[in-house]
Amino acid sequence: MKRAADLLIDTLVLHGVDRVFCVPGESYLSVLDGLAGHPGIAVVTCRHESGAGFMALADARLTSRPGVAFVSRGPGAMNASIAVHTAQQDAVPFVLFIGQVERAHRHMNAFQEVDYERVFGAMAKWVVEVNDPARLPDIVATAFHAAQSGTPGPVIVALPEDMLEEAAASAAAQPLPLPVAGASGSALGSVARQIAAARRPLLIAGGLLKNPPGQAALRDVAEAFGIPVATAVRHADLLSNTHPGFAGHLAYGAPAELSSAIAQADLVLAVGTRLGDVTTQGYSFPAAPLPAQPLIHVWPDASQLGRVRRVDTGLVVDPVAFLQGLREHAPASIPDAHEQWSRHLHGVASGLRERDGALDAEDGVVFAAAVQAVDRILGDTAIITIDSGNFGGWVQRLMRFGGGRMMLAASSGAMGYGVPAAVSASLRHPDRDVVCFVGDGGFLMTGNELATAMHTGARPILVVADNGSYGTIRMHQEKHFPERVSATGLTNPDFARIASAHGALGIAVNHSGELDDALRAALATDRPSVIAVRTSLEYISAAATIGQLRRRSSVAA
Ligand SMILES: Cc1ncc(C[n+]2csc(CCOP(=O)(O)OP(=O)(O)O)c2C)c(N)n1
Ligand SMILES: [Mg+2]
Repeated sequence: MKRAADLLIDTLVLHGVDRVFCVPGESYLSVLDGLAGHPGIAVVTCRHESGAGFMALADARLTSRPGVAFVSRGPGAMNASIAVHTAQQDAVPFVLFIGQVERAHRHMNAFQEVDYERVFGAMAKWVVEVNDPARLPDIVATAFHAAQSGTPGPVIVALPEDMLEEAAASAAAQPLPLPVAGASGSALGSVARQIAAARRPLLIAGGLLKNPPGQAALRDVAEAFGIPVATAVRHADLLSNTHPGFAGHLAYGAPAELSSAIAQADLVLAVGTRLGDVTTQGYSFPAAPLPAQPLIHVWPDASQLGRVRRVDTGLVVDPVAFLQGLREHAPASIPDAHEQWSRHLHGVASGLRERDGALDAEDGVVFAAAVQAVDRILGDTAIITIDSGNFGGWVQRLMRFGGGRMMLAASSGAMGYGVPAAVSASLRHPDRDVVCFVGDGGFLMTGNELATAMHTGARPILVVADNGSYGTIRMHQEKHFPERVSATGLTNPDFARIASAHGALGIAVNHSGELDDALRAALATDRPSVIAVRTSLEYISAAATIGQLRRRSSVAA
């Protein structure tokens, strides 16, 4: 007979789990006790449960396995909820283990008791509370299965404290085979014929292709069919941005040149994306509920196909296997029309990266300069994490991704993802350079995980856009309520000194001319670093300055 907590850990090992992220709690002491004796599972102790959750999500992206986090009951679970929401929006497999009050005290408003089924029911794919220790291994295997099958997403497993300490006669559970959804040869042949018959076909690629086989298959299909590839939001790295088939990144408020160019498509093949409102620029392309062009939609879950908009051909199939299969149906030669169309779109997408505007303004560095410096200096294998905020608009516009350079960001727009994701990426790939772009707002949400980086030996480079403002919201204020600034100004600490206080390298950058040296120093050190860039608020976004926004508003009034 084994203690339930140990059966749980043995089951995790059988599922390939080699790292878990946590904030400890007295509600799952026996799991912590079991992990202490398990060299096969690294335990990363975080400073906030949102950090632990975000690190697990980044790890899932990097390993193509579910991310795993352990948090305490009640308050710990509530702090982790942002990661549950992000996993749901991003279709990232995530298994969150939460302590629970002892079984005899359930439904008595016990200390830190939460009804997880009701709290997480609308976000998670499955919420389960395990009351019988003998069933724990099988339920954990089912949780991993649920997190990965169909539309990947979050699963919550609540663990009553006393249950974990009980012994049970069960054995650890093996992983359950995942169902394989496939497309028939005739369906693949029909897709190939539709691409050949279209004049301006477009492939929109999404997050389920974010793994080496997925990216290889995407490139193969783009080349074999001459079909240009635009990527869903936060996935600009699926195809090298310098590849002639790269047709742009459908990010928040994509520039009009890009959105109007791709809207000329006469066939859309969406693969591994749910075509959410950001990627589709507010459900305009492909439009919902009725797209203007035929839509072929490939996603491993029938419940998501045809749910928001009409889908002419819905294929319930693993997106990577789909592309690998489609490759076999490639035409003997690529029609001239496809080549012209592809060249046109690639020209538009590449043109957006050209910028010769100011690098410095009176109130600080134009953040474009910081992004261009990272783009210039970092190599092809760098991992770039992006928090949410207007500074990210420059990253999406000016950085080259793909070809090995990875983009990790939350499409839910959750602030606070960037720093934990960078710590997690640096732990998973100690040999690769990791840079996080984060605002002064986001940095003070989860920048405390710099302490986790120091504790674990991770060495991310954190580039902070210090514009003294929740700039994104200030931008919206200037559009809707010009010159009426409310609740968006920030008084910041000295971020470089915060870094030094942690024992990390802290560098303050006041002028764009200092950026290259700062980055080289950060790359040379074996410690984490913070490059605090005094950032212009006037240059509030990649699209307009505050002055321009105010002038536009006064013209419109
Ligand atoms: C957790 C969370 N809280 C609030 C928001 C709303 N929000 C979006 S961007 C933003 C401001 C971001 O400020 P900062 O990190 O300084 O970046 P900036 O926009 O100034 O470049 C806020 C408050 C959010 N997306 N996520
Ligand atoms: Mg800011």
